[in-house]
Amino acid sequence: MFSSLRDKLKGFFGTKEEPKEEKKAKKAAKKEKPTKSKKSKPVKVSKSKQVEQKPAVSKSKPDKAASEESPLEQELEEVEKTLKKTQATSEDKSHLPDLKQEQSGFLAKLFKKTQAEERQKISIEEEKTKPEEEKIEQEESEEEIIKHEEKPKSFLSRFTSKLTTTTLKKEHVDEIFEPLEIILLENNVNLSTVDKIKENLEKDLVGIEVKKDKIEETILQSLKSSIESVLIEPPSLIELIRQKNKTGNIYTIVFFGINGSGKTTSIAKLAHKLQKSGIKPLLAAADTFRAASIEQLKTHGERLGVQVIAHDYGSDPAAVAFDAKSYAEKHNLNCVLIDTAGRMYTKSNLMKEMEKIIRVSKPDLKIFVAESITGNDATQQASMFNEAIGIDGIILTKADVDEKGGAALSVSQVTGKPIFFLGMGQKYDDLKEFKKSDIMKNLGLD
Ligand SMILES: Nc1nc2c(ncn2[C@@H]2O[C@H](COP(=O)(O)OP(=O)(O)OP(=O)(O)O)[C@@H](O)[C@H]2O)c(=O)[nH]1
Ligand SMILES: [Mg+2]
Repeated sequence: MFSSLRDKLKGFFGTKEEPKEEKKAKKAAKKEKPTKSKKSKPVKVSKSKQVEQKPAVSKSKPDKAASEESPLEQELEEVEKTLKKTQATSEDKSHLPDLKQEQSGFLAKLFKKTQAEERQKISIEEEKTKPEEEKIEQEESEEEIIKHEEKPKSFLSRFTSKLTTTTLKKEHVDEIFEPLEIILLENNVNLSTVDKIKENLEKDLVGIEVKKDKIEETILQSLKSSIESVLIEPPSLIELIRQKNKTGNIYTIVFFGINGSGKTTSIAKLAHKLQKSGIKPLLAAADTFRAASIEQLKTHGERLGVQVIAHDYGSDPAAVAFDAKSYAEKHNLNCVLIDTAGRMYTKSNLMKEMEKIIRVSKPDLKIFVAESITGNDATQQASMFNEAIGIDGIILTKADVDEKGGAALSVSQVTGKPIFFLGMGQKYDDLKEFKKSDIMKNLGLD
């Protein structure tokens, strides 16, 4: 959005050819050696140079004299300068490719200060290598530019600069947490998870004595660990299956969730993953309710080369699950994946049906499948299904289209059960193992 606005403005000012040169010169004026050749370029923001620059702008609009330049044009000229400065600043950031990449998550803004400090450190090092007179000259030329530059400050640095004591109190934690709470809630982290994170933070911080120069670092570390502690690292499913197979038994997984959450697709993706690990899966079409559900599973089976056990529509899904298990045992298969019809936890007859499927198939793992994009709804569903029939793990689908990602924090915190996989698209390979470290990275907190 901002880049297209910038492009529009660039076009408006007719600066397509010029920016590269000017950017370089401005960058030089700001952070490189102020050489003589640099002085000849109209890059300084001192008043006399500004006057030199104006005719250049009015040249591109020959119908207007420089003196007649309207306030709007002057304003636009200012905007152009600001944009060029921004571009020059973003060039500076190229020193930090990794940092830039990591700033993607909704908690990334906590690190703004760190990034700014890193940049500052680099320019301090550059500064050390310059002769004294050049520094003085540069300081003068930078004076105006600096006036317009806003030093990025994280909320943590604003807080710590006010701090007069080195013993942290509850009020301090409240103040630290206030902006963070808003970020978390805005990104679909549910309230009880937000409270849990705050509770962890309080436990960690209240009453501790910290050196003043270590306060920010201490708070950030505590934030990371309090968020990390609400995430649960899942065991390796492949390993669980192999362990069970070693005892001569097949491993059974039943999948459930509300309508359209991605159960059937996730089953197909998992079957593909198991095949790649040398595990032989079997699919059970225990959704005998929704039109075309059996064909849907059979199509996946054909594409993947995996057998599917199916009965007629309207038949007992528990019987399908039972037959599938018997078939797998007889045919030396390793793992049965049971697809079930979508259901709401409020429909008691459908929940009873689910209980029967579980009673009969005796699964090793009951996987609840929810859409990541539904955020707090996914968390509530997980909690209700967990109460009603008990869940062992979660698959969060459609994470590829979820810009917020809060459900990944809340679902396992609320149920106490791990997320095994994230659905990342509609291809068979789009099933990603859930890793705490990936989530921390996505949040900008690794
Ligand atoms: N973008 C994206 N789409 C997905 C993902 N998982 C599933 N889908 C799509 O979501 C839709 C529903 O998927 P299904 O697997 O049929 O969902 P279901 O839970 O089995 O649906 P019911 O059986 O009707 O309850 C399909 O169009 C899938 O392609 C995912 O991880 N990312
Ligand atoms: Mg389905």
